[in-house]
Amino acid sequence: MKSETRPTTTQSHSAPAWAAGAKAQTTTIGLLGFFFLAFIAPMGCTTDTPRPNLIILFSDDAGYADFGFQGSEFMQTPYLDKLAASGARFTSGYVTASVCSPSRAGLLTGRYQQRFGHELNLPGKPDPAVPDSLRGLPLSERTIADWLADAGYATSLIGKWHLGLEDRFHPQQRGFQEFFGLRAGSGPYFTGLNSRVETGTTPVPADSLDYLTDEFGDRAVDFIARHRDEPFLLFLSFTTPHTPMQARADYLAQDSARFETDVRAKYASMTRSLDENVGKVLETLDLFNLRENTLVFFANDNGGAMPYNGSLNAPLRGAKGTALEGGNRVPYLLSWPGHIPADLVTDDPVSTLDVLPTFLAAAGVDLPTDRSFDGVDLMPHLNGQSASAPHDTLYWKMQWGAAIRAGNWKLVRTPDAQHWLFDLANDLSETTDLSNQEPERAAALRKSLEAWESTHPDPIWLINDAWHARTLERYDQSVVEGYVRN
Ligand SMILES: [Ca+2]
Repeated sequence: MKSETRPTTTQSHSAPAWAAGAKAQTTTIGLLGFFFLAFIAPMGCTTDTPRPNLIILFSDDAGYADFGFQGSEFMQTPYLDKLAASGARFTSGYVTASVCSPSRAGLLTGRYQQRFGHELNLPGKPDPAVPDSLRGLPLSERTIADWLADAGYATSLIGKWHLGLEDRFHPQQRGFQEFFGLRAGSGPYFTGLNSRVETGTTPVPADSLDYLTDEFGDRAVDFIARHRDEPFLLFLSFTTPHTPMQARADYLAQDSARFETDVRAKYASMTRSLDENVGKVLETLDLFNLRENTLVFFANDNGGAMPYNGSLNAPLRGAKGTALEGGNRVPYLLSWPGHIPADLVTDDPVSTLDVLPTFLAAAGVDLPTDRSFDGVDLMPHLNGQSASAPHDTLYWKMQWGAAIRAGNWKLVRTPDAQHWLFDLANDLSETTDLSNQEPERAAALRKSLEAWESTHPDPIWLINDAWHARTLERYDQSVVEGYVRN
């Protein structure tokens, strides 16, 4: 592998391109309206501390290694790095599934998605017994947006949904009062190519869309501006850097010389767009004096999709689709100035299951008692009120592949039914299977995993055969590292 080179350009926190009017088009309020709002914003402030705003920032298929705050010297993520420094960074932050749709089901419900049959990715295996009307987040479930809308929050999803295509699963049926984005799991970024974007249920002409990552960032700014005087929940669900690999030409012109592979250069440029649009959101909060009253969560929805999108999960083994750390451990940040200490780094295992209880508690909403939740409120663990770890045990399962983590020990069941035992405290990269040296420990973990599995219904839909084959091959690290490194 040729050496990747560090960036020679830097993005500015004080004068980002978007604020300088570099974009010709803006969203509904427009640039004039935006700057007008900036002048009147302080008038909207009151002396009472209102309920906090809540923001989920999600990237898609990004690598564990591919952010400045995760140690990358090659990716340009100054805004996310600043966000990380402003609060807590969790080095053992996990999603509930190593693919998009079930991961989002766990995030938005605060419940292991296996509880309600949403175990596998959509659309799943073709099967006439499973109609499209069943392929989505089951209507028995309520989302974080349902609970917060009931409590008086303004709620919006901007970006990717991937929890069902039919109208009955539409975000606006699931607690989000506003929706701008795509119901599907991915789509093109360039103007004129994406015909799946909707405002509510109204299709948006593909030719009217800006570069999609920028479009989502602008829509988020617009939402915050319109709802700055009331508590809001914003789920800004980027598709970046999921395939197709389509980068802005101006960024790619700079990045193509720094990386050996075309896919890695595009990945880097797409990551810049992701970061810049996170920057738009954070600077808009600053502009309206909302930053200290806003709890911001950032994570990626599953492990980097090595080798397909050029992401890098080092030092973790595995990738999207696997039950290895590279599948489920993700960059994970929580920031709330004045409530969470700055520059806090913790290795306690946490989960995206924790977002719902944390957000509801911050909003002063009691956790509903009509169902079981699997996450916990993280705030007591961050402000010194609790000395215990948030979780003793975490579980993962997608049809055959599964894993359990208890303390620093982890048992992985591969899709072809091998059981591997790892000591994450001494083997973060999962290189050495200790199941023969520690058979009793392996057996106990296997028993716990299978007991957990036995409490769940069968998946509503199964995984398609092509996905199964690709998932299986990603347990082979030589495949995972593929052409990222060549
Ligand atoms: Ca994903």
